[in-house]
Amino acid sequence: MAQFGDVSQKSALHPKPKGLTLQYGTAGFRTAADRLDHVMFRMGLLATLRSKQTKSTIGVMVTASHNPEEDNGVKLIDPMGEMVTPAWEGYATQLANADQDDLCAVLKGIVESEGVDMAQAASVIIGRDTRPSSENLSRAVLDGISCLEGHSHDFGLVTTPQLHYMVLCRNTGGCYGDATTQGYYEKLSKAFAELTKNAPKRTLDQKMLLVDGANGIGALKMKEMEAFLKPELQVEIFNDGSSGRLNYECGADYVKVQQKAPRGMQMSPGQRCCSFDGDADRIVYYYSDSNARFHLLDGDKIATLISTYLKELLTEAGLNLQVAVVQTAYANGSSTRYLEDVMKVTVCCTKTGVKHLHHEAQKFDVGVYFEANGHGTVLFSKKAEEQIRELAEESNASDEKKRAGKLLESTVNLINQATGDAISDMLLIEAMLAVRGMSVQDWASIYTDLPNRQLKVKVADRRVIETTDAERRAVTPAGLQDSIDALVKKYRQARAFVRPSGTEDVVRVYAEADTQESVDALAHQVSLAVY
Ligand code: 16G
Ligand code: ZN
Repeated sequence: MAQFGDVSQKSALHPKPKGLTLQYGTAGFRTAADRLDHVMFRMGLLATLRSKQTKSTIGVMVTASHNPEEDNGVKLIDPMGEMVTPAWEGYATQLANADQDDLCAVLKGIVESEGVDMAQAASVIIGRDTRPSSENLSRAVLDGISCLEGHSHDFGLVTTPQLHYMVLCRNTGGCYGDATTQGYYEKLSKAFAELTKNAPKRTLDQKMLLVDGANGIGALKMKEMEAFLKPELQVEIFNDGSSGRLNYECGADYVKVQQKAPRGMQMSPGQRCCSFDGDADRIVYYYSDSNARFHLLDGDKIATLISTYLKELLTEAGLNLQVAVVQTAYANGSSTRYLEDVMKVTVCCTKTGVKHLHHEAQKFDVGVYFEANGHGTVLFSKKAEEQIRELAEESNASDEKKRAGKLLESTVNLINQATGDAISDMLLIEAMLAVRGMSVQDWASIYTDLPNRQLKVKVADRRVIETTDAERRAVTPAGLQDSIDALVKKYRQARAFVRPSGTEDVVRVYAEADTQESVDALAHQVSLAVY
């Protein structure tokens, strides 16, 4: 198998621990960092094949997002900046689990099934988060790429969404933006300045935002970007990585699940705050009121704010484009009710995991997708983008329409359409609040969340639970769903579901009900039913 050069020899330098099997899950491979060297090398090989096959630049991101610092992970980014397609996820799993001696045969199988032309040039770009293990692991990815003579470019420390953005820029001939961090900062800050021009009377207090960087890459990149945003946005960064551990008692996942402020954040009453996760593809907002009560504005609240803002602007612009919101089973029932009944927007529910939401959102003119955990973005169809750009340029339109057209155009430019992006989402939220003259309290009071609770349960084999209806109902084991239904009936405005986690060896339980007391009891009872 001469076409695989020195794969056999080089892969021996990245040996697979005996007996280890891993699966390319919801967001790639994720496990303890010391078990991943061989996976990284092999993902370098696979990304090179994918690049040859698609004749495009492919991305490889080394990160384990909100997981503890000792974990790591890797995911592949497809040509348009989206997650790699399911067939290639399967190849990734095969390749990661192949015995050393079978590696070339597995590669050959992929080349044959996918009709990869090995003579085609390949280009792979890589990035990594701030975990201590990430640098060595990203070197293993580079080894894999060079082993198949792919061309590589290492962006070093970048947020996950920045790497998605670079992939998209590279494959669209620069139409989307410059494929550099500088290009990213310039594109976003310019759009942000265009939008905030429409809110000239903001006070210094209103321009102030506290950011929890989860002691990760987001903090680092916000520091680089700060200067581009002044004076329209003044950020104060906490958990900037200078002392605390990555994701430890901080970050978007911690704040969302614990429903409390992160460690180290010095918030005064009413002050707007936000938290990124460890690779800055998620964001949640919050504030504490004068009674020290904590108020969380999660992905559902963000989706509501965005879809309301876009709907209003589209109406002002006289553009007849359909806005839809894509959620998962974790979306708070109050948000779904508000969107459907008050906002009259189409709401869809998909399985957990960005790829599912992204895919669904692509079906609409304007698809707003957010997971309750704060991962999300907005996708504009080609038709929608064209109509918006035409209106922004149109000289005969009324002033009101033109203003709306320009605002929409800058909004499109501010959004990272490749994937959910904490920095881009944060700027969008700040701009929307400014343009609409809303405080964080106004935003929080759009609707009131139903009290909710998430628990995790350790079981012998979480795969015995199979779900349907976008994970809202369990099909197996027999009787489980009936028990859940019976428990839910005991409470008011209640809902509950269980699903096997795609990133941890646990079963997740979600419940909501009319009071915190009820929901805590319900979640507990459902978790007992899972055993
Ligand atoms: C990953 C997913 C996230 C999902 C979470 C669910 C991506 C980029 N990230 O972090 O969307 O909400 O997994 O985790 O797809 P779970 O299956 O452990 O609940
Ligand atoms: Zn993340």
